[in-house]
This record gives sequence, structure tokens and C-alpha cells, in this order.
Amino acid sequence: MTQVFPSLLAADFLRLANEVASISMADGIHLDIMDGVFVPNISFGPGVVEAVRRVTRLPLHSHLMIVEPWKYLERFKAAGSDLITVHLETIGSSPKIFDDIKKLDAQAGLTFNPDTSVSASYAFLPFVDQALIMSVFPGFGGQKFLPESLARIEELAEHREREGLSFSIAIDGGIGRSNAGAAISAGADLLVAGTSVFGAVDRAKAIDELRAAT
Ligand code: S6P
Ligand code: MG
Repeated sequence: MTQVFPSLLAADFLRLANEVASISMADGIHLDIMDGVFVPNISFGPGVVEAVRRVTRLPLHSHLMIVEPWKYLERFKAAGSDLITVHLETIGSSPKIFDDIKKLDAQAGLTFNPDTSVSASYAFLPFVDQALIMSVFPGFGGQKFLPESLARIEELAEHREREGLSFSIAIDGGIGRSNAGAAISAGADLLVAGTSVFGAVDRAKAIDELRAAT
């Protein structure tokens, strides 16, 4: 079954407890951490993750769009993250950071930008629990899905099959009813969706529709 993780970036920050309650039927919550250096925007840090942790038992996935992510792993784990995903563009050539994340007893994820080749991820994939393909250039919610992402999901899914690996495939950016089915058919196991969930009046319905999209 496809999993749906709403991205809190699209929520009303003044009403966070209510916003989190409104998506209690989701499979987990996606938390976008932006530092204004790796991406041209600043969002929130571990304090907000900790506040969210206090009001939900859903899995929390922290998407670190920050430089030098290794400096912050402990803080995001202590704040309550179940999975921490770091950008390939920030980690150099060693897979050590994934071991570091797992030693903290969190799941480890690898994310990569639309202009990073899928094959650049291959050396890291044996060490990760999840690979997250960005289907927009990170920095802002509400952007348009880049259609070439579908072929990238397929390429990653074929590689996983060929190598007998077991990481899950997630897709993030511009996901909604019009493209969720295609993303799932291409091989996505998990959909991150901000605007299309928090912009909906009936969030339970929006989540169900994404999950069941064909
Ligand atoms: C994109 C952002 C993504 C978020 C995004 C998804 O810049 O950095 O990582 O997860 O908020 O939101 P949306 O509105 O595209 O579904
Ligand atoms: Mg994200």
C-alpha cells in the first residue's frame, strides 16, 4: 500500500496542533528543514519537530535541506524524528552519515535534486532505508511537479530490482491527484504532499485519494 506523508510546510503554523490533528489518518508527517544556504528559504528547526512529536504518534520524517547535515543528526533524532533524510549534494562521497543516523536508532534516507543523476545515488543506496526523489527544486512548497521525475522513479525502481535492494522510494514536490497515480505506477512507495493535502478542505479525503490513485 502506498504511504502518504503530508508536508507540514504547507500547514498553518499558528495552528500547528490542529493541523497535525487534521492529518491523523496519514501514514506519517514530512518535516522540511531549510537553512537558507542549501536552499533559498528558511523554514524551522528541531524545536518545531519536538513540538509536533508531543502531539502525535505518527512517524516523523525530517528532510534536511541544510549544509553539513552531520552536525544536526543528534538534535533531530532527539526531537523525535523516526527517519532523517539528507541530500546527496551535501554529503561528499562517503556513506558514513547513514551509519551515523542508524546508530542513533533512526532510519536513514537519501534525497537528491532534479538535476542530480539517479546513478549518482547508486553507491549510497545499499546503506539507506529510503531514497527520496525531488520532483521540484527544493526551497518552496506549491511548485509544479517536474514530469521527467517519473522516468527517474522508474530508473531507481529498476536499479533496486536489479541489485536486490530494499529501500523504499519516496517522491516529493508538486504531488497531487493529477500525478499521484503516475508516480505510484512508476514505482513510488511513499508520496510527500504539502499543498494538495493542507490546501484541501477535507484532508482525510485528499489523503485517501492520493493513496488510492491510479
Ligand atoms: C519543495 C520542498 C519539499 C516539500 C514541499 C512539498 O521545495 O522543499 O521538500 O516537501 O513542501 O510541498 P508541495 O506543496 O510541493 O506538495
Ligand atoms: Mg520535503
